[in-house]
Amino acid sequence: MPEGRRLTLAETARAFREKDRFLAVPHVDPDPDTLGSAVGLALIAAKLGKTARVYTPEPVPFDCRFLEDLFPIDHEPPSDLPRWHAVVLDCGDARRIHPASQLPPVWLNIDHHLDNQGFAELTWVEPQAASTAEMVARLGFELGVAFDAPLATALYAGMLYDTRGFVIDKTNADTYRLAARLVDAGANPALVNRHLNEQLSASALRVMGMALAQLQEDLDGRLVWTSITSAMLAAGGARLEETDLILSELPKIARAEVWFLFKELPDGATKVSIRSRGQVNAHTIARAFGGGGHRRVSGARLEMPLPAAAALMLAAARKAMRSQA
Ligand SMILES: [Mn+2]
Repeated sequence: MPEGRRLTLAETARAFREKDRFLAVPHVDPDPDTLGSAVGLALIAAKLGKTARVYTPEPVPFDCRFLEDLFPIDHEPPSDLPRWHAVVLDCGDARRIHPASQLPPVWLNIDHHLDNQGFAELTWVEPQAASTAEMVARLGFELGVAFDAPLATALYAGMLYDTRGFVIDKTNADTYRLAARLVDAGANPALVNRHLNEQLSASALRVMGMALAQLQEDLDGRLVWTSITSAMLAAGGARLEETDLILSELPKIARAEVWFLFKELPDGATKVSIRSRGQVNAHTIARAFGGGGHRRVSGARLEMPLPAAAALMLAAARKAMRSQA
């Protein structure tokens, strides 16, 4: 597939002004950055007097439901699809668009992934951006839109999520300045934190406890991993998607450089989440198994049972970590 045209912020703003009907599309398995960005983009379009919809065939995850109060999230495409301009957000690869999505050819892609494939007609990608939401916020300011509380809240949520609470290493003074503008415009930090980070059930915490009790380490504690199995979910009474937060517990281990979460999916495949804060590139490991992401945050889906997937991924990590040592 030929690569589309790469745009700057100013060129993206100009292109956006010229169109009137936007279909804002998040990536598969949506998170607060992709959904907050899609909702934010739709609100920006509406403020410019344009028509917009947010569309994903998937249900909205439990920690993103508050975004539906800011702008409706449709699960059916518009009937007159060819009249819409699809804008895919926070997605570097066309394979990360949900396969059941019915879309016109993707017109614009706004993204911050390192390995963006340039699959859209127009692509604005900034790998140094800490979130796609911050890019959409900058687009909104570039377009001269008056930010109100719903718009500021959607974008602040995406920024908070992708920066893990404004602490990851892409967080800089500009990130805080942009967040401050959103707070000035009506985003409530305590409320967004409550929506994003304080929505778990006791069952989810119980399952995370089981996984933490089975935590394993290697290479003097530099490599750490654990698993969440269907049996744990059944015993704890939790839903699979609630248990990702365990990933933010593992880096509290002082020596951990690379950590993994392996999850047994209902269809027998394995979802692997990889995090790195050392020299090892998590993205390189994920990509070798058909996954993707960023240098520090990556993931892959392996079509095999959890023990086999874990053995493969851990072997790759050990190899990468030994060659760094
Ligand atoms: Mn993102």
